[in-house]
Amino acid sequence: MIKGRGRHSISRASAFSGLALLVLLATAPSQPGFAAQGGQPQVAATGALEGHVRLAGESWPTSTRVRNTTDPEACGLDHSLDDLLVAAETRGVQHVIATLLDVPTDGVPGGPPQRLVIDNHGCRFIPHVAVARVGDTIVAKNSDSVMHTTHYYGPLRSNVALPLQGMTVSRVIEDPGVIIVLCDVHGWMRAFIRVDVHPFHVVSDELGFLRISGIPPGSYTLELWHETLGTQQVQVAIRPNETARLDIEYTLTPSRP
Ligand SMILES: [Cu+2]
Repeated sequence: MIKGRGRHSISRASAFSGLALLVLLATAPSQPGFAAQGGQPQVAATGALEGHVRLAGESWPTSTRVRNTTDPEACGLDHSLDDLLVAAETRGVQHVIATLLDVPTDGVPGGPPQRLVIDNHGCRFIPHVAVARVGDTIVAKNSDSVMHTTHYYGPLRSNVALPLQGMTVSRVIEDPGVIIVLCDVHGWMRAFIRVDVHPFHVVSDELGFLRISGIPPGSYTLELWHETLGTQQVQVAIRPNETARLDIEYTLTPSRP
């Protein structure tokens, strides 16, 4: 079930929940970059962070699968919700959003707005998890031969109907938070888009790795969010021309009867 608004508003029945453990390991040289200060772009020494998100333990549940009776000729007979994707060789967790909180206003770089395409493809939203900035444009696209809706909940509230293959509809994001995307036709379709005013956020890759660069030096709270494992926070120090390295671990807890 999904209700409420904002990045802390996601509530979902799940067979498991997360317990956080995060260790700051080391720092290493990084590259300087550009930063905006006082409204004027200036060359400034920045830092970076690299992390690996993994799941503790020897085994874990697979993603939830659902049977399908809607448009089966185009959508198939079952789908994975991709609500827990773990790389067997590294226990790395995909689709974890890492975000720096409390970034000072004068540490936020400028840059032109970006376009994020949410493709209705194979009766799934691609990408399943993404990040964007306030001012960016989300482009809902239908690559399928059946009708989809791209229904945004949270800081962007809009229901986009895409009855025709190849159709696109754009919406500008005006507020931060977590946008939940559902399709009114196919109940298994879902996506999550974290929106911040700054670019210091990223989604972990298929092996659980993440990297954020160009960060103004300082002390930050790094927030990790996963749709079923939950949210955890850790303090991280970013130093000029260095890369902070993090190991982030989620631990499954048994579901309650
Ligand atoms: Cu759909």
